[in-house]
Amino acid sequence: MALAFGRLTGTVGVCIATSGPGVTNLVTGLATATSEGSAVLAIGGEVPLNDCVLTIGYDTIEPLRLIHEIRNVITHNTHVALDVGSHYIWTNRYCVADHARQFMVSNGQQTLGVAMPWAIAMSMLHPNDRVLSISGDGGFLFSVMELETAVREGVKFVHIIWNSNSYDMVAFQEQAAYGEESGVKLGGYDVVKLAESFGCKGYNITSASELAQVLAQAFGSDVPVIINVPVDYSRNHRLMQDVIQSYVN
Ligand SMILES: Cc1ncc(C[n+]2csc(CCOP(=O)(O)OP(=O)(O)O)c2C)c(N)n1
Ligand SMILES: [Mg+2]
Repeated sequence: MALAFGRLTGTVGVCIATSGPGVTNLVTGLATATSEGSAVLAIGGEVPLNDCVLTIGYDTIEPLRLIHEIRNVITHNTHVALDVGSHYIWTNRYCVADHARQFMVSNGQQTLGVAMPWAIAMSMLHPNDRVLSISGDGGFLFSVMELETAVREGVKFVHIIWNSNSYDMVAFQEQAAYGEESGVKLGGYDVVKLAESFGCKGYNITSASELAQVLAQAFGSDVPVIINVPVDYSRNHRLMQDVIQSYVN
């Protein structure tokens, strides 16, 4: 996009990404700009972890309630793939695994978009087991096109989107470091229509009391199921309060 802005306006296009995989995702765009002689300024940032002060809040579902419902459907033979975001800090911390390798996490590079493709692989390897993947509303869009692969290959899994209408893990760290947020809000998308357009099934959760029934139904489906859950991240300060800051910094 920065390349196109620059070329169309006769100026330098500017793009900003977070550190790690955010920056490495710029490579293709920068290689295109270089080979086509377009000036692009790419700024990569570092978001330090710090004491967290979160100011946003939603009249939605509490993370621990959601984890409680998720834990109830995780059997011994359930394989779980986590994406990256506030949802995975909550899940890693409070959703207990039954055995080693039950949960897959990208905890090195922390690459957004891994969960759903990993769920496809898990389903191919374990066609008779339950497969569950979890992402935020932002990370889901990083690999949403793989729903086409999933349906074509006939795999089954349940994917839960913790929907915050934001890149919340970046938002809460910006709040902690700078006292304000920038560039982290996301517009919504219709998860049910999106899922159906690929031949999957979609659900919009509107209250926590629906979760148990929808999850039970979802695991009975013979196509991939995407469940959209509006999440309340207003207690995210709890996530960092017991973390030894000298360790994370
Ligand atoms: C490919 C990639 N780009 C950027 C990042 C930086 N990053 C880490 S978490 C995050 C926000 C994730 O938002 P969302 O998926 O909506 O989850 P939430 O934190 O809102 O639960 C971003 C942008 C990353 N880890 N990977
Ligand atoms: Mg989000």
